[in-house]
Amino acid sequence: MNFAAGEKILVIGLGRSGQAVVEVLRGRGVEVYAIDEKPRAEIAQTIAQIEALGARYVAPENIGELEGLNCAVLSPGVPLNGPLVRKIQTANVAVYSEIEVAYRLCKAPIIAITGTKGKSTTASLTRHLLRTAGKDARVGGNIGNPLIYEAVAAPPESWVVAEVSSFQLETIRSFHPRVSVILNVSADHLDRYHSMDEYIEAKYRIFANQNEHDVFIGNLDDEILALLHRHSGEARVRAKQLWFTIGDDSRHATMYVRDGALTYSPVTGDPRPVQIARPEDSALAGQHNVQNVMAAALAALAAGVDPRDLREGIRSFNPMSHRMQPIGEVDGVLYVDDSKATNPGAVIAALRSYDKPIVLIAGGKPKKTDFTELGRIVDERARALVVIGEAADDIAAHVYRTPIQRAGSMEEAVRAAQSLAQPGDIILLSPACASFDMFESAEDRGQKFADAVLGSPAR
Ligand code: UMA
Ligand code: ADP
Repeated sequence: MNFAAGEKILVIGLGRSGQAVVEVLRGRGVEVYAIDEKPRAEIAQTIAQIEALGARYVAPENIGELEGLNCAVLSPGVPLNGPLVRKIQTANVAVYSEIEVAYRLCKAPIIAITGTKGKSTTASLTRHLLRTAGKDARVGGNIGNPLIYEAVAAPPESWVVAEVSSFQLETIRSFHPRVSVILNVSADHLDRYHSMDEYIEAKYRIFANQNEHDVFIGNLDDEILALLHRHSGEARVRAKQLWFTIGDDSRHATMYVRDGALTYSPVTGDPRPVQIARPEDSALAGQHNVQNVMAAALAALAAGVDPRDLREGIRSFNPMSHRMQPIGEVDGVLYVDDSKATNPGAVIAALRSYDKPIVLIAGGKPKKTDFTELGRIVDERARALVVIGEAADDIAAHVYRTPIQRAGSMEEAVRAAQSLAQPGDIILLSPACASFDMFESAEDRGQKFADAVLGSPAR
């Protein structure tokens, strides 16, 4: 496959990923067909756009009429075991992930970052560290900006930082990042995977094609990844391994915390430890973000950045929107938008990051994750809980001691939280769920929270 003129390719899904694939492949002269399960009327504008590029829309019921396809490119949100993909695979057409196509078209080396949580923060910080150190770097992938755009635009001397999800990794073949990072693995997307093992295996595909010339970076503090470390003698990971920990463990980790500083012990060359920065140098709060900073620092080092050039980049990186983002203080109460906390692990990380009483707003569209641990930490750390959305009852059922109120809209949730909070408290929106039951996206949910707090009209 060259993804070039003379080939006939089907793009499955016409969201951001699919539209980007259509645009890039049409630019390369490929005969492109595109399919999407949404009713035609709902995507009329998108269909017009891709047809203006010379691609042809195929309705799902007409899929059987497509002949002579060289391959299909799958959007991450379309499950492999769904009827559409099954039909295509039955016809013996190979199905590739968008990131596989991006990789094959990319001339620059790739730093691929996955993990249940922290991907966007770490990917953005990695790009920032590379740029601050004077290197050309760009970021794309699950972060929102399709990887394929960055992959085709990057010159060979650039670095492409790819945020990759387990969905995207399911259908890679030769995707081979120079540097791979797994930040953590906690329960998420169990509405798509049959088991945690299946989810973990999808994530581990990130290093499947790496060899001894590459680098793998892993979190020693993560229970599941620690097992990978312990069994690394079995050579599952062929790349050179760099581990990090927030503990003081220079025996097992290349980056660790000693005397209050992130400390790096080079694997080769002069092995003397180098102090990179202090956690308080970073504007990112919480222990989980110390891990994200260490992962990004190791990725930048693997890309050839001098250890002395990292501190400046760590200092100048600001928290991203909707990730534990303070949005204002009203009547002595601090409001924090953590709308991107879409699984229980992220909410637990946020609850552990503050030493003030918290009124938590949580709930949304559930993903078959278990709320037992979340309930325990809420009882330990929260002053009160306001639950919203489809998961409201399930979350509430796991909380035993904390006062709970229910709300039917974000506006109502904020008012309820205000009635429960006292000056000096934090009102934290950190939902543990997807947003699609009540909002367009996690960004929309965060914006509606800010509107309800700051008084702008809710859209
Ligand atoms: N569709 C079908 N059949 C299906 C499912 C979807 O036809 O069974 C169609 C929909 O009708 C829609 C299109 O596919 O028109 C949507 O495709 P998509 O769900 O893959 O969404 P995109 O807009 O292409 O966005 C995708 C990623 N979405 C998912 O993985 C669900 C975006 O990650 C990513 O930013 C974008 O590509 C660019 O790379 C979002 C996400 O939620 C942020 N990711 C998950 C997460 O972070 O937890 C993994
Ligand atoms: P992702 O791209 O993997 O969803 P983000 O960086 O966008 O990760 O952060 C999403 C949410 O997860 C935010 O609420 C953030 O505070 C939380 N988070 C970030 N890093 C971690 C981590 N290492 N462990 C647990 N939660 C995290």
